[in-house]
Amino acid sequence: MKPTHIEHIGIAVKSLNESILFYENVLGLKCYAVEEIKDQKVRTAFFMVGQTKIELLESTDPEGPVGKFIEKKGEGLHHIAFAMENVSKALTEAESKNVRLIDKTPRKGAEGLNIGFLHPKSTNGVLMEFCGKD
Ligand code: CMX
Repeated sequence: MKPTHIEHIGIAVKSLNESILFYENVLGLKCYAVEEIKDQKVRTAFFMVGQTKIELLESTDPEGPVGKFIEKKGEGLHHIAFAMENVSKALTEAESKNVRLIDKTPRKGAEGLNIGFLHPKSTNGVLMEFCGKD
């Protein structure tokens, strides 16, 4: 397995609307999509920087993963997503190398991509996502 690039960086925020203003007015980026992912209990906003995206994450439920994260750690860097040619294969390979998985098989994430998470306790405290079309 080898990631082709960093697909996106996820940042947990309290308010999507307020945080979008920083990325648009200070960094001069354009929010090109806002999407709710019910399964993950988040609303997301996307910005393109080269071939990498910034994904702002606002929780829609205090018991969801981002709600719990903000409650515990406050706003901040939430996860890094690596683009993989085959997410299912990459997850299986990681597991075979004794990495603890959150998702044993891919599920659907933002923009219709297949996604799967590795547990931060297995990855130096950084939540990692594999994502891709296959
Ligand atoms: N980065 C690093 N560490 C994290 C973390 C994160 N984003 N989220 C939780 N943790 C740590 C906690 O600090 C905690 O560590 P300690 O035990 O040392 O205190 C540990 O993981 C367990 O955290 P918890 O608050 O008890 O929460 P849970 O175990 O219930 O869940 C996790 C943690 C990572 C399994 C869960 O957040 C998860 O399944 N995440 C994947 C899904 C997700 O994050 N979805 C939102 C993004 C969706 C998208 O991009 O489309």
